[in-house]
Amino acid sequence: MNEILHKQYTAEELMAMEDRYGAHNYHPLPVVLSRGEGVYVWDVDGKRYYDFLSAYSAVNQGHGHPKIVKALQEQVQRLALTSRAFYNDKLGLYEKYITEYFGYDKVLPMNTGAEGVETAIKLVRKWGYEKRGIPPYEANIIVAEGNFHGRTTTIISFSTDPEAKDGFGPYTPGFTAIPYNDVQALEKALEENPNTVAFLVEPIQGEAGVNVPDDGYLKKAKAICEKYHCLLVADEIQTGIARTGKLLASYYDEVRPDVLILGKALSGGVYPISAVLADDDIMLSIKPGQHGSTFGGNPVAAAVAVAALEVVEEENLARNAMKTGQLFRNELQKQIGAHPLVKQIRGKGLLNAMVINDSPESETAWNICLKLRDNGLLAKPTHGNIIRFAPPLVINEEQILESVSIIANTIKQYAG
Ligand code: IF1
Repeated sequence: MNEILHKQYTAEELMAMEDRYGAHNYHPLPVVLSRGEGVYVWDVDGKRYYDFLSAYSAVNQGHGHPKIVKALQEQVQRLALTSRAFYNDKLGLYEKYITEYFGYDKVLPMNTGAEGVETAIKLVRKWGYEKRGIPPYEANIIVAEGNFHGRTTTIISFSTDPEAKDGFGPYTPGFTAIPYNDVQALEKALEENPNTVAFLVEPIQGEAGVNVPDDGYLKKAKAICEKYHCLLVADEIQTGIARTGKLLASYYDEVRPDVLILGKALSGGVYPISAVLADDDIMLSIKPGQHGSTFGGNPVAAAVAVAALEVVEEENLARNAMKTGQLFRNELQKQIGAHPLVKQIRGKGLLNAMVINDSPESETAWNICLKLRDNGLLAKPTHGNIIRFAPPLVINEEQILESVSIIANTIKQYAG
């Protein structure tokens, strides 16, 4: 086995192997990476790139952050997994740390983002039956059109993206989709269904192409939810942990979600860690035996998450994302904002997107990403001819300016 993994293969051979032996559930950009450090990744031929995807915002702290790697290594050697059948000497410390960090009574630890969302769904349903006296199995959850919350059967049941949803039914009932960034639609939906227990929403929609709502959207939504005794559940799996220039994107609207879902960068990208945070009144609706996970809250996850959150604070990553994000959008706007290929540059902090001026069905964004790759910067197109730009939050101003010039030159030289 060791021999197989350490033999030198070409990029072509490695891509062919994934294609031959792996399920075809992805369409990766043709580049084969083998090393990462900070804002950079290197391919198997030693070529260096700026990483402007950051594993979909999981690597906010940068690749191979020494403090996070050290926490992982030390803990994995000492004790990796106990299951929750027993206590371990790291979980309680992590739970105290993260609840104080975000200001909630309790945390429920899981692994992937989708599991965090599933946990939040079960939690608000249980709360609805126990605390609000919703008739058995009538609980409803409002979601937004264009949402992305993960890939489980229940989560895709309320997706409005045919690619994510079609062909995977039967679907889980109990969800109502309303237009995003529309508080009137929220109020109407709440009026129409008194059994609504929660509004599940992304403060900025990622998959929808960095869809930034109007200022005050979340604040108004929270106020409406309160009026109807409905919980606001914020999916900050992608927007959270400093990505948008504040610790949470919800803070732009001075909103404290009733239920907060975190994932991705909670581990600095080295381990799958997700978490659901809420106060006792809500969280204690779930009792022993009613929910859990073999790996959730394991000692390695606990040690890694504490280190990852410490790095965000110690290195002022929110402030850096705010500052460098502003610089990125301003410079890009100045250099190519008026270019015929560029329809719009938008985003918050270091969660940004460039809308390409071509039909959503065209291959233009994909082809531009291939050229960006050739020029030393990796980004991935999303639906509707949009290119997402989300580097690790440890990026500095000089690196931002170099990245902007790569993007601007690529656009200027692009000839289809
Ligand atoms: C893929 C997008 C990003 C998420 C939010 C929950 C999850 C995600 C807000 C689930 C995951 C991913 C997963 C990734 C593509 C991706 C994505 F383009 F689809 F929208 F990041 F921008 N909530 N987002 O963004 O978390 O279970 O994956 O840990 O390949 O599906 P997960």
